Amino acid sequence: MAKLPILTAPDPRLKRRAKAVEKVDDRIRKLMDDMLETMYAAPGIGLAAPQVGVLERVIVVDVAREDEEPQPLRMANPEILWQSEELSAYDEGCLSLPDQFAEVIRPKKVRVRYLDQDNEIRELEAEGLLATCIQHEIDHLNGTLFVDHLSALKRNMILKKLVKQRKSDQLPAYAAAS
Ligand code: K1U
Ligand code: ZN
Repeated sequence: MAKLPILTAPDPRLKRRAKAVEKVDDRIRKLMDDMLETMYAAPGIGLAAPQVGVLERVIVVDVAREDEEPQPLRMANPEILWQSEELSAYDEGCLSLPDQFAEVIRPKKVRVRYLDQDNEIRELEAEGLLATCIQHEIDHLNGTLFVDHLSALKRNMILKKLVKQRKSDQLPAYAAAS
């Protein structure tokens, strides 16, 4: 397995729509495993292939707590078949928008169809954090970031902070403070 570099906004690859996977073969299985290693190391609870520069419809998710057994999910071509009318709010983060958090309101429950690591079609009904995370990752496959669910004012504040942060990361410490 290999840890992959994670793209951060405003990288244009994060705004593109990813292509469907034809078949889950050894190449996609390795991508899924590398993405899980990258996600656990970050640390995070989900990751989508465009975040590591691969424009294919692959996501990984594990919302198990540290004191629980890992519950990794590997999904290709995930699609939401049904979503509840009931909504839930969660203070979301994103590995491509480091250190930025904001409340996003989404359907509380979803039913998802996807191809697993053995190229088998599966369906899963999810709620709570798992449902939120799956929706966040599917958004990445469509070039949508959690800030796109916020008002233009909040979105621009977060994106400006990131550009500033990135510029100061590139400066030597004595210059970044001013
Ligand atoms: O897709 C990503 O950028 C990963 C993102 C997923 C996500 C977080 C919160 C709500 C919806 C989707 C993250 O994992 S950000 C990091 C994070 O939330 C976390 C990290 C360590 C422990 C627990 C959570
Ligand atoms: Zn994200």
